[in-house]
Amino acid sequence: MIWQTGDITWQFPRPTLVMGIVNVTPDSFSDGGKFSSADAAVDHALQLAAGGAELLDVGGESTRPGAPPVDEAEELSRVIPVIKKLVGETDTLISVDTQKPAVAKAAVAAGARVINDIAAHRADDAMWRVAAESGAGYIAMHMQGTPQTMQNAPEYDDVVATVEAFFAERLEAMAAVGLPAEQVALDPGIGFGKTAGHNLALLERLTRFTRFQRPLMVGASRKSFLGGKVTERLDSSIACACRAAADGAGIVRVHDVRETVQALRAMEAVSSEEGG
Ligand code: 7PM
Repeated sequence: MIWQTGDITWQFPRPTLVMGIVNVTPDSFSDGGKFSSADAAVDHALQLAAGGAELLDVGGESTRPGAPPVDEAEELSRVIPVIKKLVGETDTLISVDTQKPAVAKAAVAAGARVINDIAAHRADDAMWRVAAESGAGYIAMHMQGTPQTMQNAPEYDDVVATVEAFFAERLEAMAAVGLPAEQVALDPGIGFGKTAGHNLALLERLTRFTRFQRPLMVGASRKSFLGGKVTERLDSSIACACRAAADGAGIVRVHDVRETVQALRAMEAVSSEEGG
């Protein structure tokens, strides 16, 4: 299977692609606003790349449950300078975490090669046209509701079947507007309109989604379903990344890149040994 992201073609299966999280939000929930300025975000991103990140996910809108939306001008002024600086300083692939077509378009023009769209449920196809026209990779994530309301007693008859049907329907709709499946990766959206039980069910049944023959991405890093304090979720985050990778996730989205890469490479070394 291939994943086309601009001029770069990824071949899967391959060692798990680790996406490092680069928050450029002053209220980012786990970095305490430490990396709110462009230069600090760039420094942080370069450290993640040195730690083994092959994708850097630059986001300027907090998707914390209940967080207020950020307007377009503010989001542009947060992410575009960071992407421009990064493009000049690293060859590492850059993705933009945004729900806004205008932000995605400007990010791609600045050198981002992947659009990470947490609002892949929207009726509006403007975002898909940006991906189709630019050839950028596109991550379609499942979310029930909006970040403002999603953790308000989320409910499903069968969360795994719901996400599976969502992927099938979105892939068809994307193809219909001219966005080829080769550009698309699928993400069940851990924590986005899901209880802890829903998140665990999705992780348990992740292999169900391999039937789409698209790279699967999982973002479980530091999320509250892991339990305990946010500062004490490193080990559980790594466990989830490894479990997801073993079950077919080709991409994991994490805060703690160096530690996660080390764990994944150890696991992958086992499965690449010849038997006997
Ligand atoms: C609160 C809750 C704050 C969740 C921040 C988050 C994902 C994502 C995020 C994911 C994709 C975080 C998340 N999570 N994009 N953006 N998949 N595709 O932990 O799971 O950074 S924001």
